[in-house]
Amino acid sequence: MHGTPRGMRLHIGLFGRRNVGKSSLLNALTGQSLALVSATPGTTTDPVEKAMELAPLGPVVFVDTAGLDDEGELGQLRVGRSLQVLGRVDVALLVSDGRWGQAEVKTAALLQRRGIPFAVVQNKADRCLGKDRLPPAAVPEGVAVLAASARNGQGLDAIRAALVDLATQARGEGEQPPLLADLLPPDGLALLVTPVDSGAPRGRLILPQMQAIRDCLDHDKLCMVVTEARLPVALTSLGRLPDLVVCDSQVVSRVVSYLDGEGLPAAMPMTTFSILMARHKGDLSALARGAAALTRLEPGDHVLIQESCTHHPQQDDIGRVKLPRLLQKLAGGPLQFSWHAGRGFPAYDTSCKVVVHCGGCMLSRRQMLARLEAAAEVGLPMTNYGLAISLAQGVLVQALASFPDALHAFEELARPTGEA
Ligand SMILES: Nc1nc2c(ncn2[C@@H]2O[C@H](COP(=O)(O)OP(=O)(O)OP(=O)(O)O)[C@@H](O)[C@H]2O)c(=O)[nH]1
Ligand code: SF4
Ligand SMILES: [Mg+2]
Repeated sequence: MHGTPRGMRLHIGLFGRRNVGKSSLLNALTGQSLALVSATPGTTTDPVEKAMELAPLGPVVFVDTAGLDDEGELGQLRVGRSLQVLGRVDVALLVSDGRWGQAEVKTAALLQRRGIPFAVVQNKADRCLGKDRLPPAAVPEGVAVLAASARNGQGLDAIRAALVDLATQARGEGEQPPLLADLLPPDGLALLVTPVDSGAPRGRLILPQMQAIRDCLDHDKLCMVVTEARLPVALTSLGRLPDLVVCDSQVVSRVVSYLDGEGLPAAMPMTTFSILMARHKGDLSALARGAAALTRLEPGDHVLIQESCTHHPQQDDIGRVKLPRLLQKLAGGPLQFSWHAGRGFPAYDTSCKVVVHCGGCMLSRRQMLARLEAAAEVGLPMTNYGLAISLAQGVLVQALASFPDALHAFEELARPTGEA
């Protein structure tokens, strides 16, 4: 599990007032001295992340945060950063030192509103002699309260066990849609078309391609992987038609024109890795509505392009060059662009018409959904690179045909003169 991608690890946030022992608990739970600890309130100033194996949970990322009761101008900035962490955790520990005041009530309400399963940890139990114990009635119903001590190790096993329950709740609640196995019949065959050009990483496949192969293997499906140049040979040598063709967005129009032009059954289902990932990681219908917003762009409109990782832009970079070019063609004139890259996300600017997000392969489903929710809260449609590319190539309707809800969401809002 050493190489489990970050986006597939359970993210556990530690929240609470200053000085309650959040960082000490992180160190105690992980058995390592990762976070700075001191008796001075406000020791942790920025979120600290640690990816690790936590028995019996498996691969996790702990996120330690600054105290939510911090004060002053700088303190408020730190609180803001801690609150941003809410957008990327699957489960949380609300740490208290026995007190249950405004800070705890507000944090519990925030966690509940975001649907983040959490437990309350009453830390420093080594020095509580009963009188400081949390009144159980003050804690929301159904939330576990665990007495623990980062100092003497008391209660740490109970916290690990509670995290297993919380993880089950988090996974159950958000029921992650499968990647592609459900689109294939028993013993169904997926034909995966992946370009291997100068933009492809050396010696390996990218994450969505690897995950698609693994999903087929996990569910006893068949799969064949070819470059687009070998698609004709693959189809003639197979002896049967694939049940689904999945291609990289970059080659989607070439694949579609080949499939359409070869006298193959018109109904042969085809989609892209991006669309599969969009369903698996986010909300495909919401992203399809975002794609419909692209059909309504007018010259001069403002588009935000958002990537989850910072990387040095390459020549002909997709987010900086290719996508803006395609979108301007779609709008019929120049557009204004702004870019945001990184793990955090901006307060979405409502002067924007639409956000076009990267595939989010390094994000967890909850993180992707948090971005969609934040954009929806200010009425901003969001789509992703893959849907935008398929739209600009005129094949989005075909690529969404296997997902009737998303197709309907797109067609309902798309400009009639658009792709359809
Ligand atoms: N007695 C006792 N002291 C503890 C325990 N856990 C932490 N402390 C002490 O509480 C103080 C604050 O601990 P931190 O872990 O830095 O607390 P924090 O919540 O991360 O604080 P900030 O980063 O300032 O928000 C330190 O002096 C710790 O040694 C515990 O279980 N028992
Ligand atoms: S698609 Fe997004 S999350 Fe994945 S590597 Fe690119 S920038 Fe990072
Ligand atoms: Mg700290």
